[in-house]
Amino acid sequence: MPAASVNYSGACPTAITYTTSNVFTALNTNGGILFFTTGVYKVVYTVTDHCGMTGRDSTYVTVYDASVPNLVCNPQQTINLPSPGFADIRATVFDAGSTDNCGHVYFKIKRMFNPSGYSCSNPGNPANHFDDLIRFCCQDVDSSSIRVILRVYDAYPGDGPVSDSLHRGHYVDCMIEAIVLDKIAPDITCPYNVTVSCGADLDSVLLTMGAFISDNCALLSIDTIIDNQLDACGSGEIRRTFIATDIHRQQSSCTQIITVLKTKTFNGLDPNQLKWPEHKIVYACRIDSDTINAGIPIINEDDLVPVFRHPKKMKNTILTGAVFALKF
Ligand SMILES: [Ca+2]
Ligand SMILES: [Ca+2]
Repeated sequence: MPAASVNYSGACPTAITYTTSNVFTALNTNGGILFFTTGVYKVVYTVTDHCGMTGRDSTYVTVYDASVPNLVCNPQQTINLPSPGFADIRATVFDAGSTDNCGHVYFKIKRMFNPSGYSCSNPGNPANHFDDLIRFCCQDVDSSSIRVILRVYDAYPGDGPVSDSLHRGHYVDCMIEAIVLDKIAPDITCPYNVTVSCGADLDSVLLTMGAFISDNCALLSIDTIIDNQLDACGSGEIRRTFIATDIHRQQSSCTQIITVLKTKTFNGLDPNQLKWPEHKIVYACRIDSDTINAGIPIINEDDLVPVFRHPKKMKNTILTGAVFALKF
């Protein structure tokens, strides 16, 4: 600031102190270098003489920022959609280090064009004005041309949507290509593993127990693969694998294991499970053994897995004379 001119009168013709000040700076000189930001500021000059008499006057200084911000932005910005299926991205995310000669910079952003065929507007900004944030949706994924405009101000534009003409002369624009991706595979939870007894209604088990599947965007398909590892007795495991695919080809899967138990193990030494026919002695000579009914083993299959029978050819053992025993 320039020095103030001072007219002295009275018995004290010279000053002993000067001050020059604004709201930011106070100098003990007549004029000098003061700090200003943009705006209108009062500068006060004070002079005091040897007699302690003080004179004061002031002037107003208007500081105007005539230089738009130095804008730095990336040509592309990738956005990964989170689990809600949309993303509200703040305008500052698209900045790459913009500055201004007068200090602060402020950011707003909007789509260059409204989406065609679907809506993806910021809450409270359906008209696609410059705003503090911009919304991207599942429909934006894989789109080849989503262009947004980042506007950088050197004057505070306030919160929320603003008109395109706000602070004209105090902003500069940058066009950025937004690449929106869905990298979240479907969320899938298999039905819990179960153990059932042999003979249970497996169709009912498979039908009533389903997987819980969701996706941040939308599902394309749900496939089920059933790997039947039951043995010949009907026991073992059934491994049921669910495979979910979303509309952007992300996949996830899980496997449910259904264990089928043998109800009871066959024990051939248990007379309750296996009863051999009584020994039979035939007193005859040259009798045809095929005509002898010696009985058959009786197997109690209640609560048992199926028991496989392996009949052996009848074996004749001649004991003495006309006496022989029949064995299986
Ligand atoms: Ca500026
Ligand atoms: Ca997804």
